[in-house]
Amino acid sequence: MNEPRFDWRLDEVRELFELPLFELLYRAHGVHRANFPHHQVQVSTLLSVKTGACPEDCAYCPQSVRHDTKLPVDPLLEVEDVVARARLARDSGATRFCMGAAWRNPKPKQLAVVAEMVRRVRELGLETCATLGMLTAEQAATLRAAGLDFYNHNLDTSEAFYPEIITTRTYADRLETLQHVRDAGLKVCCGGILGMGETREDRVALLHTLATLPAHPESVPINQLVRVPGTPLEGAEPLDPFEFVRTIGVARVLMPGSHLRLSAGRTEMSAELQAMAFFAGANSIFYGEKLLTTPNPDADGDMALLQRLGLVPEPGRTDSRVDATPG
Ligand code: SAM
Ligand code: DTB
Ligand code: SF4
Repeated sequence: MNEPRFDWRLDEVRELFELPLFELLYRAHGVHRANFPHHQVQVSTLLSVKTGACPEDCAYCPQSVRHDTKLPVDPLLEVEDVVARARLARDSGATRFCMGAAWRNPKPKQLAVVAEMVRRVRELGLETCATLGMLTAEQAATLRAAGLDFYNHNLDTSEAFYPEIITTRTYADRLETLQHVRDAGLKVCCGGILGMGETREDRVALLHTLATLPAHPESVPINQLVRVPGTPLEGAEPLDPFEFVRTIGVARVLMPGSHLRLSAGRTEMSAELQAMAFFAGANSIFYGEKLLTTPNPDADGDMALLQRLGLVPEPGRTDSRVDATPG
């Protein structure tokens, strides 16, 4: 295994994107095999614990209060309801449970409730992940103390394209939250969205920023834009599927030890495209019929797809007591 590099230059990233596709796939798959049991795919389930009416203006997001997407608003769920959903996810084969909230940042009382959700979900033997918006250093430490394993906070796109997509918080704000998360000892889940009308150079810059952070994020979600009616990006031009695969391949070469998640957008991808993405180095998926507010492929179909490809779910935590309560 080669040592991961944190000093990638922009022109090196650009050159990787410019390789003939099969040359890139050959390299990326080699890096993948050298760093992972290459037939394993990590399986995470998402739950929106607070839905809609978000004050931020992210142009892609159905949950922004600024876009008329007819999305029903749901206040913060009860802890017991979240635990019940987590148990179902575990029993259907997920090993990580990710709780998302449509907040700019959590208020103290809200954070206390989410910390309790984390404690309870962890007791089920699941890995825990949360995505709640911006965090202070203290809030990150509180979540860590509650047993949170991962925090998801995406850069979404390049610094140059970012102001076209979000105006209510800056790229620097995002980098600061990522710093707090890492300093608290949480694992970082950070990636972006493709297909928002960005150029290849924006994709180059996004991956370059991710690969030159002080440490590579342990988990890198690569989302394909879900074009939700009522959002400013509803009519975005679809991305060339080979450019999507190429982006995964470049990410695999740049960040050899990171899990790359084939995240939102799989309902619009063929089995063949997903297979190609796994070959290029993707080794994690969101599993279960819903992402946060939009559909995801059904769970049985996904397990069947993994089986057809000879892939197996990655084992989850082995360190903890597991609540064996039936159903
Ligand atoms: N509100 C929190 C925040 O933005 O940090 C957490 C939840 S937010 C929905 C998490 C991520 O979901 C966003 O950063 C974005 O990358 C992704 N996302 C949201 N809407 C999407 C869409 N329509 N298509 C693809 N990804 C999307
Ligand atoms: C991430 O990168 N993708 C997930 C997760 N992190 C929280 C969210 C995808 C959301 C897709 C749109 C929706 O379902 O609302
Ligand atoms: Fe709010 Fe997050 Fe959606 Fe942006 S991505 S509008 S912050 S829920």
